[in-house]
Amino acid sequence: MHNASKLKALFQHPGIIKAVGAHDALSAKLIENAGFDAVWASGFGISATLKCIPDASFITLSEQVGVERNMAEAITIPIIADCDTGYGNALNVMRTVNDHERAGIAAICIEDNVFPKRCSFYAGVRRELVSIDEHCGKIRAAKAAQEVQDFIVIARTEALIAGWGKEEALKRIHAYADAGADAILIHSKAQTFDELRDVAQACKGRIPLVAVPTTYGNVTAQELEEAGFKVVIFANQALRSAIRSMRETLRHLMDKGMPHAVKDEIVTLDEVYELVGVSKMKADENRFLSPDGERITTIIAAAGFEKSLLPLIQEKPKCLLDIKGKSILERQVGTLNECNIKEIVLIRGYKKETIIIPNIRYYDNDRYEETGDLFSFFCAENELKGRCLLLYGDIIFDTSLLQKLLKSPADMSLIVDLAWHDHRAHLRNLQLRPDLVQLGSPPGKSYRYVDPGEGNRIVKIGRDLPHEDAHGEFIGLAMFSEQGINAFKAVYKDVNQNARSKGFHESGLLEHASLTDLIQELIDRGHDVQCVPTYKGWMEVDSFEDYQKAWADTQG
Ligand code: SPV
Ligand code: MG
Repeated sequence: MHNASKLKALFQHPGIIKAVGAHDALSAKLIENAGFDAVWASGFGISATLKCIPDASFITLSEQVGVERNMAEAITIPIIADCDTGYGNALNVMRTVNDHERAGIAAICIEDNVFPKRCSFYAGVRRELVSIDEHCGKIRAAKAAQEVQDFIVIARTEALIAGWGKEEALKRIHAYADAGADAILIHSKAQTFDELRDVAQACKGRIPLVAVPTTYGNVTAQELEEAGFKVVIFANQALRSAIRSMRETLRHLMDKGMPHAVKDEIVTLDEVYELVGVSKMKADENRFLSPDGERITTIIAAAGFEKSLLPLIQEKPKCLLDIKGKSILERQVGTLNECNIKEIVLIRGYKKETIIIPNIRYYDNDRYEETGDLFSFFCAENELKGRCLLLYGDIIFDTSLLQKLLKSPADMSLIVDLAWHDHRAHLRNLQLRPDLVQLGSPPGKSYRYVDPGEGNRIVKIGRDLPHEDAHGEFIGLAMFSEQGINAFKAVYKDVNQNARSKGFHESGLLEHASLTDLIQELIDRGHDVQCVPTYKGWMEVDSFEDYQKAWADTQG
């Protein structure tokens, strides 16, 4: 449907049509989002923003239509184009009409000023109007040229602006209506609505009327409607607001010399992304650009604070601990990127402001001191969709481990280190409590050989698992298929609703629970959680000793 039909429908519908002046695609979008019915492609606004020049017929037809086409591509509400005097005589008006139709514009407005026009509000400018005949010729030409059936031609009279009086205004309104105009804009620069109300009253019902209440700005849309107007145009308020806002922000930036000084007076980048349609682009990216046909999101829980690691983490969270020139987080991101995983989400908490790695989406768990890692993962619940990796923020691991996990066909897969027995003595000394795993079929004695294709169901997981029952240690990296993550969320929701006050596996409260508690719950409910076995190839930083060991064992 051509946009002209949308505007025509609004004309046929009861109620006044509210249009706002735009000067580019973005301002048009804001007007649409604010809920207005139509956009006024303002000559005043486009002259000011496109070239920073006065509104005096300096902008050409192609320049004006170029801007309007951008607007039309960005919005769905109809656009009424300000065509000044029509860019020439009646013949030029014909081309003006067709150019506008092709640009997707719903209506044009042509005024009876002489060319070159001067903005109606400029003071001290002698006003001349073209003859009634000449303007009627333009209107007849416009109506004859139109190819889009519902295209609307608005004739504008400047008789009141020029000081030619009500009688002349009325004469022109009737003549333009006779010439075939679909509506008449009666412009006025009076401070009150009185004069215009009288003119409108005198021709009420003859033809739809349009008002631009800039100088007589304390009239409401409803009063205009009652006086017989069908369209109100708020022509330049959005532009003037933008100028003031930019000027103030620039002044503060100049005074303070840093972007954060103005952050509370400007929109967030996310708001800009939303306006320009980044979310749609992302959705398209997933549909058409995904290298393997599937996007994998990694959610890293890095909110926590562990006192035992002080003073190492006095200034920054554990994930930023430096290991030979790169932080744990940088190493994780590097490994993920090597496997072509670019969608990385990080849950921050302790010292969150220090984490500023780019190309990561951040979520905050501000209750990190009183909640567990499961709660952290659910701070990014929106991201728990499609294939997901859940990762603890304090481990580093070989790329080969991740590659192996990515090959797992199971809905829920956990990397389990079968070399755990080798760590036992070390664990006893340090009193650390790893996430232990009991498998459905115990691995053979020769742990050092791990068949990559081998599947093995996990039956128990948790820190309280008796050491003699444990076959390995969960390293803190799990993968869920779309179905797996949906089950993960559904079980969490169910537990949250039904068992909130009761204990939850190894945790007193669900809020304190660990990822492994929910995995045990999934297992207990009959879900298949598979072990992807490894023999070493990773490291966690849980203590100062771990940190020293990480330095010693990691390659630069
Ligand atoms: C415009 O916005 O360019 C107009 C309306 O023509 S006014 O500036 O009020 O004349
Ligand atoms: Mg104008």
